[in-house]
Amino acid sequence: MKRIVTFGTFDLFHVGHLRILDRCKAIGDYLAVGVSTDEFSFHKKGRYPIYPFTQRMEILCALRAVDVAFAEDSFERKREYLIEQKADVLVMGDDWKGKFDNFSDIVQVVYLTRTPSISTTAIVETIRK
Ligand code: C2G
Repeated sequence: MKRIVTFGTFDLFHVGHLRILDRCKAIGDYLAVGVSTDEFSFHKKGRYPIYPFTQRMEILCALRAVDVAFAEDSFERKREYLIEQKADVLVMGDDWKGKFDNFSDIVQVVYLTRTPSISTTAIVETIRK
């Protein structure tokens, strides 16, 4: 049983999110997703998500690729989350390339290419216009 962990906000859930989760699952057998709390997301991006944490969790939990979702509320606890989830592999999009290499003492760290031309920020901008 190969256990994969990934993290994200997954706000305004879109096909880039879906594809990375499917590709995460294809690497192993079990996928745990750390979902940013609203406060943690504010800390990272300087704005609150459009969809509140409980709704983002509900969407993540309904996906075929996702076995479990849990709250991620700080960068500092990432090592703890990986240990709690008994992770074998940490997968992130390549916008985070190199940022989590310090965990390669306990897990394999993999960065996947992001789906081009789609992002929550771009969707928000389009709707605003
Ligand atoms: N993603 C992707 N293609 C896109 C957009 C996003 O592959 N077009 C990936 C990102 O690379 C990330 C995941 O989808 O791996 C979730 O993206 P975000 O919700 O933007 O995640 P982020 O807020 O960057 O949170 O501690 C790490 C963070 O929690 C990551």
